[in-house]
Formats: sequence, C-alpha cells, structure tokens
Amino acid sequence: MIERKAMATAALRFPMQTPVPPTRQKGIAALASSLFLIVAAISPACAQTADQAWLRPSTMVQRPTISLEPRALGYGIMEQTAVRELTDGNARLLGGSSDSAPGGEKVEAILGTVDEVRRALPDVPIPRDLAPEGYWIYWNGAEDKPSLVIAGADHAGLIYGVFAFLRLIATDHDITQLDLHSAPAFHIRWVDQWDNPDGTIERGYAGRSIFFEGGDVRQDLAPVAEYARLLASVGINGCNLNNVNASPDLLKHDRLQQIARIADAMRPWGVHVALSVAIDSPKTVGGLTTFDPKDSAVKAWWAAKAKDIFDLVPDFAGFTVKADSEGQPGPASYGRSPAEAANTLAAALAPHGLVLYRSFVYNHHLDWTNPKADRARAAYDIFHPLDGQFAPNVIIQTKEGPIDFQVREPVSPLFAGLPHTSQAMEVQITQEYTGQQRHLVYLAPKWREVLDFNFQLNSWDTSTVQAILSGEAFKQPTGGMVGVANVGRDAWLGSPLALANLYAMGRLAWNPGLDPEAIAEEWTRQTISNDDRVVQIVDTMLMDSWPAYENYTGPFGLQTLTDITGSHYGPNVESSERNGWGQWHNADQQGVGMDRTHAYGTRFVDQYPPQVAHLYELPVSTPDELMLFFHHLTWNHPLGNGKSAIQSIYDSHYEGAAKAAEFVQDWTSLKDRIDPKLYADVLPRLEYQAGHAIVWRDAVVQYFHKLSGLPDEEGRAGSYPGRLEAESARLTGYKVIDITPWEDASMGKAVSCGATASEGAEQPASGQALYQGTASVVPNTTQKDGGALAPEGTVPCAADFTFTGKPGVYDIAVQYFDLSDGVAKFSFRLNGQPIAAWSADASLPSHIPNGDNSTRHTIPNIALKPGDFLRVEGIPDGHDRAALDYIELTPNEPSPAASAEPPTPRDTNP
Ligand code: GCW
Repeated sequence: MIERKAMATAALRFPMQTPVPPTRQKGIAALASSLFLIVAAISPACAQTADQAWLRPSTMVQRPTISLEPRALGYGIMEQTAVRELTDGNARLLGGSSDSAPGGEKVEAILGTVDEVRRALPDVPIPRDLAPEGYWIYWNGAEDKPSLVIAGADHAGLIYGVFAFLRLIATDHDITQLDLHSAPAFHIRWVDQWDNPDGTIERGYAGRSIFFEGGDVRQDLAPVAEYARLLASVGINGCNLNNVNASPDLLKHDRLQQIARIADAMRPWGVHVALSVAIDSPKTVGGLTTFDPKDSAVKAWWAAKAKDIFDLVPDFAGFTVKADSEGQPGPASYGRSPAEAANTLAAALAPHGLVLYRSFVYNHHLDWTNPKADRARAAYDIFHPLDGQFAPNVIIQTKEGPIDFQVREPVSPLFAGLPHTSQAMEVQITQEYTGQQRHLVYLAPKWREVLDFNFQLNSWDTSTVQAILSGEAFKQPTGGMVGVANVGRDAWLGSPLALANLYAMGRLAWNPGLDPEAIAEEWTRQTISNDDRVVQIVDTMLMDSWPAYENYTGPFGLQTLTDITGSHYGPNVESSERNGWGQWHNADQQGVGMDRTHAYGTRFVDQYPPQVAHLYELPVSTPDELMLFFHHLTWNHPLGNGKSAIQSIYDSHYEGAAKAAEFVQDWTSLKDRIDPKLYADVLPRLEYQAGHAIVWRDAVVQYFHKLSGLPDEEGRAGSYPGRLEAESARLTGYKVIDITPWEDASMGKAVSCGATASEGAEQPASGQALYQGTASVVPNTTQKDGGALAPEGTVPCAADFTFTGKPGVYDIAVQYFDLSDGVAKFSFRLNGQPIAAWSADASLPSHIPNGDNSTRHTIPNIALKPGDFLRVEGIPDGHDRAALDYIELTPNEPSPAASAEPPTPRDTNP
C-alpha cells in the first residue's frame, strides 16, 4: 500500500480550493454579471434557459408574497451570485416587489459565510458544526422586524442555501419558521457529459453539445451558465465536459484556453470543470514516443500539462479516465496496471485535482462458448487486487451494476471490494438503455435502491453503498456520485419529464436518504404545478415508470433485451448472444438465465461478501428481480412469485405494456390543470411509448413463446384478437418481407413498398389477392391531422382488409416502420373514403425496419360494420419504404377517469 500522507484531507473533501487570483476574479465577476445580463436579455422563446427545467416561475404558490431585500456580507463572485439568485428567485416565485411584504414591511435577507454571519450578527444561534458546503437558513423572527439569514459553511454552501430556500418557496412551504441546516453527504457530486469536440454527444438524446461545435468551444456560452445554475440548484459541484472516449485534441494549449472560458462561465455557481483524457495523450498530443505511465518523460509531460491547465483554470476539478476499455488506449499496452496509470495522473494533478479512474474495464472479445466466462466479473477481478495501491487523489468510479446501465442489475460487488480506496458511483441520467428519453423512466427509485444496498459487512449501519461513497464505511477521505447527463441544446434532455432524472440525481448526491417519491413531488411542484391533484398523478406516473419499463423490456434480471450491438433501443433478444460482448442471457429450449453461482456457474457471486453471496447462491433466496441474472432455470421452474419462469415473463410484459397505456390516460386527466404547451408536448410522447411498449411486449413474448414451446396460461402469446396482419392483406404494390430480428414484427413479417435487399427477402403475399383492381390514383388532399395524401399522379402501395367483426366503434391502430432516411406518407380509407393521413417523420434509430422504428398511428372512434373495406396506402420516400406490420382494431370503451385522492403534503427535504 502506498503511503497516504501528501494530501490533506481538507483538499480532498472539496478538491477545488485553489483561490482564483484577485485580478482574474474581477474579470470573472464582470463576466458573471454580463452572463446574467445576457441570460436575462434573451427571451426564453429563443434561448435555452434554466426555466425550461425546474427553475421556472411558479403560478401556484399559495403563501402570501413577501419582499426580500438580499444583502451579502462579503464580496466574492459566488456571494454576488447568491444575491442575484435570491433577488431573481423572489421575483420569479413570489412576484416579490417592494410593496408586497406582509404588513407593508420589507424583509432583509442577510447572506454570507458562517464566519461573516457570526461577526455581523453575534446574537443569531448559528450552528457550530456546519460541514463543508453546508448551509443554514434561519428566519430571525422578531415580529416587528423579521429578517432572513442564509449562511454557507463556505461560498458554495451559501449558493446551495439560497437555492434550498427558493425550493421551499416553490414547493409551497412556510418560510417564516425556518431553522434548517443541511450539508452534502458526498463530496463528489458531478455530472459527466459525453460531448465530442465536433458537437455530437455520445448517447445524447437532446441535440448537439452546449459546449462544443466544429472542434472548438462555442462562442455562445449563455446556455452553459444556465446549465451551471441548474446544477448548482440541486447541489452539483462538478462537470466533466467531454466524452470518456476522449478526443486528445482538447489537451492542446489553444483548446485549453477555450476550456477556460467554460470554467469561467460555470464558476459563479460553484461548478468546477473536469476533463476526460486519453491515456495515450503524451504520444498523440505531446509527440513522445511512448505513453507508458512509468516512463519519466511521460510523467513529466502529464505534470506540465496539469500545470498548463491549472494556470488557465485554477479551480480545475480533475481528469476522468477510461482506459483499456472498449478500444480505448490504456496502461495494458505497457504491461502496467490501472493503479500505475492513475497514480501518474494523480501525481500531476496533486494536490488539488482528482483522478476519477473508471473501473468499466472489460474484455469485449469474451469467449461465449466458455460457460465460465463472465463479463460481470471484470471490474472486480481487475480492480480488487489493486486496492490500497491508488494515490489518495484517485477515486475509482464504478457503474452502479457490474454490466452496463441495464434496466436491472445487481449492485456492483466492487464497492465492497475496495476498502482502501475512495470511490464514486456512476449512474446514467441520459437514458441509453432505458428508453432514450422517448420513454418515461424515472430512475431515482433505482438509484436509491443501489444506494441503500447493504453488503452486510461488520457493521450493518456502515455497510451500505451510500456509506461507502461518503467515505464513512471505510474511512476514506472522499467519494461520491457521478451522473452521465448528456444534456444538449434541445431543452436540456429533449423531453420535459426526463428532467426529473437530472434533478433527482443531484438531490440524491446531496442526500442519499431522500425518498424518490418526495423528490418527484418536489420536482413536480417546481416544474409543473403545486396543485395537489397534479402532483399526485405525475408522481404516480414517475414512480410507476421504471417498474413498467423493466416489465416490458427485461424483467427478472434478464437485463434489457435490446439491440445490444446496435442502437441500445428496440428489442432484439438474440443480439446479446453468441458474441464477445458478454451480456448473455443464455436462453434455449430448456430454460433461460446466466448461472453465476459458486456451485455450477461463473462464480461471480463469490465477489460479494459471504452473506450476500450466500443469498444469491440459491434461487430460493434470490429476489425475483435478479433471478435470471444469477441462475439458469428451466422454463417451468417457479420463481418466488409462484409462477413458472416462462409464465412470469409473459405476464410481466403484458403488465408493463398495460401500465404504459395507463400513463396516457393519467396525463389526459391533467388536461385542464397544467400548462397547455407542456400538456401538448408530453401527450404524443406518452402515446408513442404506449405503442412501443406493445412492440417490446410482443417481440419478447413471441420470441420466448417460440423458443420454449410453452403456452401462455392466459392465451395471449401468439394470439392477437383484432389484429389484421399486413402480410395477409390483399396487397397492391406492397411485397411481403421478413423483418430482422423476426420477433420485431408481428408474426415476423411485414410488407414493404418496393422492398430493398437490406429490408429482407421479398416473398409472395400469403393473403389472397381478392382485390385485384389497379392501384387508385389519389387526389392531393390534406387531412386535418396534417399529413399529406399522395401527390397528384403518385401510385401508392396499398393493403386492403375486409372487416368481419362485430359492428361497433373501434380505435384503429396502424403499425408501421418509420425510418429516418425519408418521410414516407400513409393514408387510411374506409370504404374508399379517406379518414386519416399522416407522415412518417419521426426520428427513430436504425436504417432497416425493425423494433427500433416500429411505431403506430391510431385513428380513434371509427364506426365499423361487417363488410367494410379498410385500406392502408403507403407512399415510400427515399429508404423509408412505408413498411407496414398490421392494423389492429380495438373496441373503443370510454376509460374511467383517474380518481385517487390528493396526497397529504410532505415534510421538508433538506
Ligand atoms: O454503455 C457503453 C456505451 C458507450 C460508452 C461506454 C462507457 C462512452 O454504449 O457509448 O462509451 O458504455 O461507459 O464507457
């Protein structure tokens, strides 16, 4: 073990203590105020601002308005920020103006560090034990002349205190009785951005980078300052700016000068910047012949580079490192260990900078024929033996589970396997494997479960993941939580409800004991409405969303059954099998699941402390949600729920999809209670999700139904009442194609208008061509839902069906494949009359028709009688061949209005 002496604990507590020189402070203060002016001057309609998230005006606050007159006791940039945020927030939330104080009085708000407050107000009962970055909010309640005191343990704490106070107002709390103090549990509370210098973002689902474009830092950094405001408002203190698959270019001196502008823009809110670095930079940027971390020239290069950075960004937070992983360069090239690489960087950054070295290191060329090979083992196998060898300013950053941000995984055993190392947990705010922001999936309940996971070490109290990350469990100087955010220029996360995840990550990193439902409530009250009914419905949707997504994409520890070698979005059950990436579920005709037991399997369970290993060793003590992660079971083996494995899989997929459909009804019930723009923005997203959940449900169910050969006790698998398959229709112009993977289309087949080879083999239509007329020439008509029918003279492809069901009113769903390389057009005719038309203009992954882009258009309330002719017409465009899977007729029954009682208001969450 190396000697842990050089680094003072204080420096590690909050690594960025280097004072900014006064001359630079002035410039930065000027920049900060000009940023405020810029931000204020640009109207929200054309700018990306924090009020598109939760820092928005509240129209529903019940409390009487008061007028706060903020006064800072000190002069630092961050104290000025605190004053401005309080002034603006007061106006934003309370319409605060000089005449609106109760009794006509103005209330002074005194802001400062605890030392400043103690000196200025010796009589206030300031807490003695305020931890770094903590705050104290105190209503100094003399009736005749009340005042508000917000004190920070330091400048950052003051900002957090101001935002906490504003949160209390926005969530409708009484602020006139406050005596509240709070400090963060974790020192490291960072977001990572996977932005590339060219402006793209790896696994970003919200447009281009707010930081970079064309290889440079963008000129307009107003959105960056707004991002810093959002981050600080939930206590986040660091932002790693660039992709962990790091472009070496950002370490060049001229780019570092540009990075300094970003640091200047974020500094007023106490957000410190960090950079991802490629371990071969000494060679690629520095021109050395080696990047061996033990080489003295390499060490000197890193030291000089760190000095260059600190000269430009004195409060630089540090480096994030992905090495020897997924093709990234690493110390293995020289036979060196991750500890040797990390320590070289750590020495260069000491005493103020940190190295967040990722344990996401694994062999992606695993031998899938070897039943003992297991990717889940990799991080522990590589890093546990190195425990104690890392320099004090190295933090090992570990993904929450041993695989890769799947919808469900066990907690990474490595957290318990590094008792002599500071650690951070990496979670994903950007929804790579959880619906890519097109699906509502609120992840706080998942993160909280991980934070609460107890490794059952010597002391129960300090054996949780959160106790490890805070440093308490193993008496480590630092640690924390990092959220891969990947915000972009499209309203931060692209989808309004997805922002609850960014909010929640910050709140949990501050206080991992917070209840995810209470966080959801806080977020909803600030973002959508303080109306109790709205809060109750939105929170229920949020809380139900992760279990629903798990149910329709990867229940019982199967992990997301997605296209693992491609988009990471739609279903593709087999894509994870028989390749070196190692996310196998091992399904065959007999059963399903990875055997990771000691007795028969890969022995991954042995990486946990004995009590936990013992739990996972046997199916009987393994929780259902992880059953197939740890055990290979025959299809008829009962789970803890009493049902067989196969029946459990069928049921969970139907339950999940039904829940997704409920979200649409829930949201519809809010129509008259929330901002119409937000309502209209979110509704089609939820409708899309409900449709895509059916794609998922059907893909997974029909795949396992075929593989196992076992019936669904409920009779649903393989039977779709009301569904009319396109391949069985009377086709004009359309050709039958196989969809790959087969499970992504109903019964494996679809029809395509002029199929191309990449779409699959053309086949003769199986349906009898009863309707033999030549294709109709459609007039150029535009329907009320906006899509255009065929331009004059165009001959569309058509699929014709004859209705033979009961007369009644139906919703008609048309399931088709919407490829992004072209905008195909569809129309629907009933007995020759056009009743709907739409364009396939969504932006969905994949260039061939499959479960990534299978989507639906629903035509509600159509009266049908036997003998009616139904026709779908499709006009291809570019590579989008207007491919069609089926139509489905569902009797339209009015949905019961949601009727739950409003919730009881909750207590304050510091
Ligand atoms: O999940 C995988 C992602 C990669 C990512 C990698 C990582 C940045 O698909 O896009 O690369 O994880 O976390 O390093």
